[in-house]
Amino acid sequence: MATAAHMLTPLAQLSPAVADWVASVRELTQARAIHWCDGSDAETRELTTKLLREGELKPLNPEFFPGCNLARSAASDVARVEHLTYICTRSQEDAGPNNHWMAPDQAHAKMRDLFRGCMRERTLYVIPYCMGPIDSPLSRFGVEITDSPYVVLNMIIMTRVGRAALERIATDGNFVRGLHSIGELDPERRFIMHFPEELSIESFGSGYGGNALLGKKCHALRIASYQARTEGWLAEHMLIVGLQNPKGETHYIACAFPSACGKTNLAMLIPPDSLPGWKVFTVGDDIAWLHPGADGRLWAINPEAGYFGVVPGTNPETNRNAYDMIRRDTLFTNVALTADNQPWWEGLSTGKPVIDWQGRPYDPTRGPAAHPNSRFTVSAKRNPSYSPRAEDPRGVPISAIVFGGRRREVAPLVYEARDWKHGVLVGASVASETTAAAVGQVGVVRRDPMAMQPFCGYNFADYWQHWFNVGAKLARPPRIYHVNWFRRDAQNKFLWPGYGENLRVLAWMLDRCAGNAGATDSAIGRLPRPEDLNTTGLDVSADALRALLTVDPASWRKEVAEMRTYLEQYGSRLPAELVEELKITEGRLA
Ligand code: OXD
Ligand code: MN
Repeated sequence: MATAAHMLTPLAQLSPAVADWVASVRELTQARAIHWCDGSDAETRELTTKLLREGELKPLNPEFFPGCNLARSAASDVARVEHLTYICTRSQEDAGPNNHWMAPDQAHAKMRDLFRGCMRERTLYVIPYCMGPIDSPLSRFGVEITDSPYVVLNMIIMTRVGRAALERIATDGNFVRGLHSIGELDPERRFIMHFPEELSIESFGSGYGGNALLGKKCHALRIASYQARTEGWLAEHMLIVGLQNPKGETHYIACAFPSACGKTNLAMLIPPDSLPGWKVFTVGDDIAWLHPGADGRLWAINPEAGYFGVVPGTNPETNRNAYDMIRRDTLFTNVALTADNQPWWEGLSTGKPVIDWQGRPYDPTRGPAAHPNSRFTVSAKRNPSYSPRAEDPRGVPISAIVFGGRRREVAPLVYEARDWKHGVLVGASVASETTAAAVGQVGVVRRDPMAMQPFCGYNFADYWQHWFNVGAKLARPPRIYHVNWFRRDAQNKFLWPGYGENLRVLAWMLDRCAGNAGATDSAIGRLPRPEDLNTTGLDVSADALRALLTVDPASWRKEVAEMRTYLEQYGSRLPAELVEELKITEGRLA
């Protein structure tokens, strides 16, 4: 007797628009075979077995890391490549000074040359995916075509892959087309092109997460930010976390920090013993889609279904939840190995590396054992602090937005914007030291407005205007804050312990939202006085706390002057409201 499964329309026939596109890509790439992904566990098992057989994956010690495997990338393919990432709008002005730009015709021609015949010996995988809870009106859909089974395995963890997504694409008719090939992994033949006006992405020559898992940065941030502007919402580089206070009330906050600045750690924070009664629930660790709700509040969903997190530094003290979460069913990329085949990374206090991330005997003179941007890919459902609201199709209401950067000096531990408009300036002023998440020098301060410098799919000037427009629609806007967990003293030691202790700062914000906490005004915004923070059991000296909560007018005058120079490159497109806010801050500092 035929079962219901046998009666289902084959995936390849569900959407003629997708099928036509797949056929044209096959013709271009000359792929040997086509595989339509259904996102099932059986598919993950089959692909994993294939990659293990071919030596592309290494199994990890099954006693301590059941279901975990290691992938090693090409040594020159370990991070995002911002210098090879383009926004291809018809007008260069629309991409803005914040993006590399290429004319769409020129970019398509260049990419066609690269893709022509590139899959001759390869299988073409079709990945229909949903970004966001499958039944949410706030979710959006895409199809990635790739020749990398490693990308398929990652996409199955990071997004909702399969029939349900393709059915929605077939009925809605709308999807983002993402074409990807690892090519020859040649850095000289590598481009990540975005065509926001066409809702399409073309990526060639890299297998690294941010360049190759097209649902993530390329779709959920660059294309989605553009789409969000036309539709009246925001696509942001933000974690979303629920904080339950000892009274049992849960409030959600969304925090934008640049790559590798602790979003995953904050999203999974474990309250210190000295703050009893608090609980933390993770909704997302990297991307938030924020929509003005009918109630005048801002509502957020996490478009992703998994975490693609930085491994080094993860240990039971820094992030117990992540440490526990990645002990099973996790795909590691570019970590080192111990003698008994366990993954190893810098910051792990146990075990020692014998094989480095490139598979060579470990030699400390060659640098770290694990690559500083080595990653774990794991389902969000494995997170012990996974929020029961994470799959809520309505999303969660946001009480506070927090911007932050990695700054040795200048930026205090925390300050509060006066209102939404001032908050837009605070977000636009974010600067941070660069990290290993992108190719290039590490530790240099660069401007990274809203932590979106690498991810905004259009001109920042228009983006800030859009932030003002969204704010104007909110009768009950979230309060806006700026934090810096990374202040150092003259001896270069961190002044603030970070990790779980960050909850003290978040608790102050929530108390401010409820009208229950004090603050003192400064030229740049409102700061807690030391007595406004709960410091019970906190191991920070009074001097350090004072330094953390001080605004030095001279360094801020310099900071704001740099900000003005930076903003001026946006010329007449700069929103008048932003210029006005800048003048107010300059006036207060004068
Ligand atoms: C990431 C990044 O991988 O921001 O999330 O680079
Ligand atoms: Mn990120």
